[in-house]
Amino acid sequence: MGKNIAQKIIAAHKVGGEMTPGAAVALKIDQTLTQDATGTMAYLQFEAMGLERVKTERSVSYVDHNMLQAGFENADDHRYLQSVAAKYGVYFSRPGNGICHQVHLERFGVPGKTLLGSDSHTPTNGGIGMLAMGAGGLDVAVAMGGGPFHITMPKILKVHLEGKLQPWVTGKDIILEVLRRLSVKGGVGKIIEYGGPGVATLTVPERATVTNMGAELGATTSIFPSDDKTREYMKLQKREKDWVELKADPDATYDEEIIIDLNTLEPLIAMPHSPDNVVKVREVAGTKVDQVCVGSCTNSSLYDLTVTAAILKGKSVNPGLSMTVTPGSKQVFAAISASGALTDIILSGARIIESACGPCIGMGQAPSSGAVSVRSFNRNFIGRSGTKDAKVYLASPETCAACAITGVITDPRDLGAMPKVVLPTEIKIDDAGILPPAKDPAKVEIIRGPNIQPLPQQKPLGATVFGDILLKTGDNITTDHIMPAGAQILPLRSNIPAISKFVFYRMDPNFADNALAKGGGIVVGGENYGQGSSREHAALAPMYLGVKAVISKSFARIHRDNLINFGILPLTFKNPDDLDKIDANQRLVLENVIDHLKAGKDLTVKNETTGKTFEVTYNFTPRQKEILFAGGLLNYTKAGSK
Ligand code: MIC
Ligand code: SF4
Repeated sequence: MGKNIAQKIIAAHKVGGEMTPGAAVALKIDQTLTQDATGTMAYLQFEAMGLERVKTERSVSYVDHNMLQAGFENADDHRYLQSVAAKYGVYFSRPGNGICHQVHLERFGVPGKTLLGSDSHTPTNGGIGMLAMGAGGLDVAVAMGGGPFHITMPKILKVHLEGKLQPWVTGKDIILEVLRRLSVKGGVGKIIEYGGPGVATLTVPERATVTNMGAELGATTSIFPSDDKTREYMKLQKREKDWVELKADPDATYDEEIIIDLNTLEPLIAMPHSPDNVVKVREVAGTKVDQVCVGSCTNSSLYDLTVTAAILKGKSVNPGLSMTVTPGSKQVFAAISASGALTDIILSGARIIESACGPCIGMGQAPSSGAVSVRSFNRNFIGRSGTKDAKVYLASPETCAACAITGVITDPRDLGAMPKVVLPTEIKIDDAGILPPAKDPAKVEIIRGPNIQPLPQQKPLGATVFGDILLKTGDNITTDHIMPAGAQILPLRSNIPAISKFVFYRMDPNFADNALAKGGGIVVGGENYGQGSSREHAALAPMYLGVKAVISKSFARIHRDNLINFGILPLTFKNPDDLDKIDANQRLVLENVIDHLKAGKDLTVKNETTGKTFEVTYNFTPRQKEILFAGGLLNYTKAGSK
């Protein structure tokens, strides 16, 4: 039987398990990437494993998130990351070289290979036909050490693209349409594979926008074929030798399929506060805008910035708003400088920010109180921008630029004919921002500042799990709710005792104090608990505070894995209505946990406050059970298991 692209790559990398949807499968990882906000922990964990060199074909450490350097913390992290990379055989992309996913696409991604990254937008490289997945830092550390990555074999959903995008309609509008149809939990347990005649009409940067924001569907990853367009892109990067063709067999089958007609697609926009809250731009046109931001790993390619410049050329940013532009990489920055596009952006009055995540993760450019901010980014969760009552909308760079000129939400088609966008046929390739690992690792000394605190340890799982309900949450709680980021908190990513003070901070400012005073406890929630970022701090910091279990209606994949990796039990209600029958501060007890898990039996939870009981279930693989018994993946790996 013919195979689709995802099945081909999985079959070629399978080192254990079964390829039937729902079964456990272990994959060999060819490449890894880390970024600084998750990377310091990943490398501390790698160090704790006691290996001498990474065992992957290519591992790259990027610095792109923590760039404000308002104190010594960020710079200390950068120095640690640079030294640890040199010692252990990792390429180091220096601060200023660009956003991890954009730079990886440009310089390292290879069609048909596997990539594991400690960032949820790692699927960006699916735009060139990689099987690129996000994971917690600890999973990436294990992969750097040569261990496989364990997933539940996803279903493959085909998005069949027909026709051709009309002027002013973009890759961003394709993924917003997919989000509109499937929702932020529609991709859970699935790989989204793009196919059909429409694929050939899309460039690699357009495809990468689509696969990047597939993370917002909760999907394991998203992938495009590797075809002539991919070859063209790799040729521009002077990496044509890395190109291989990759396509689904003519008789390939899929578990599900949806069809999108590109001809009829219109400019779309995600409204506050969820990436799937999508409507046509026309439906909200006229809304006053206070801020516009173009950039982020979703939309900061050479094309994105060139088209933004072409729209702004000869015009001024509306006096009622502030506009920022962030090039995705040094390569893009240099190319818009050489082509003159940068001059058009500067003259328009837009503010240029260095190549980094910046406002996307709330590192600067927090909007004013109650502001409407239209961004070409991928997430608009409440408070993520740094301003709790800001209203963040997500749209294409074209829509953003149109809003920047008019001062109100504007369908770019109302600007008239598309400006002519001419991209250079050749760009300067300069890898001076990427430092290869040291030739003589023994001589490299790892530099740790006071912000780099040792990893907290977790004890093996006890037979009885008990504690008060510390917090009861609703559906779609994001890791931004659990462990917020932003300029105040992000610098503490290497210091778990310090960062843990901010767990659930925006939902309950007393959460951390309360948890510590009670000696830990249990968190309960609704559907899709832990969606969004891959940050393992959303498990590690609660672990430090003594959180022993999370009971919810369902979990997002990466966060569930992170909870297991740090020895916190992710359990689901057998009867979802039981959530309504429990409340914060009630005391829960689960007995004989280890025996029940070993026997595969559901667990009974006794609510000591009400005297009632309810059942919870789980779907752990034998390996996940062993990890939980050991008190997390690090203990499990140190004991010699993979
Ligand atoms: C994000 O977009 O939320 C981040 C910041 O890139 C995270 C990683 C992190 O929290 O460090 C992600 O997407 O995984
Ligand atoms: Fe950085 Fe934003 Fe992309 Fe996350 S989504 S990697 S914060 S640019």
